[in-house]
Amino acid sequence: MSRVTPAITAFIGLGSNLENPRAQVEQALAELAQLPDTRLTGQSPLYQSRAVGPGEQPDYINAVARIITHLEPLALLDQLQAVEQAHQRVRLERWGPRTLDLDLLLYDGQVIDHPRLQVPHPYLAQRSFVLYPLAAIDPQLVLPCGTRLAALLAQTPADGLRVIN
Ligand code: ROI
Repeated sequence: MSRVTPAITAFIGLGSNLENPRAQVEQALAELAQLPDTRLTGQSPLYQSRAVGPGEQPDYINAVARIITHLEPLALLDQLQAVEQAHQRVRLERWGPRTLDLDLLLYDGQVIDHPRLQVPHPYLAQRSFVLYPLAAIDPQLVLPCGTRLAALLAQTPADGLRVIN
């Protein structure tokens, strides 16, 4: 008998700041809803955010999606990377502008440390453009380390983040 991964709740961060970022993120949300063995069960509003990182680059559009999936973490990562590729992802440099970034933020309550994948996402706790959209979906969320999302939010200024829809 084949073993089936039980239904897992996961959160995906979406970001774009090139080539009509709003359309990139909206399209990517629709594509997440089409992933195999996966249901899209929540999405935050879209946010406009100032770019984090060195140098001048355009503002980002960010959002977070919640899914229920039967995919294992690396299989889910493969699917996310395929969606990025389908958006002809341009990523000129580390920390630089990109057409579409999909980050696996949280996978159930699991901590994953793999050469291809770290969960929770290593910068999750510091980024307003992740924390605020996460809270819009699940304000009660508790991270695998036991930290409450609300506690992180309380110490993270919105820093120009604003809802655009
Ligand atoms: N800055 C913002 N505001 N939003 C992002 O999604 C984002 N993604 C990145 C870096 C370059 C760190 N900056 C970002 O990868």
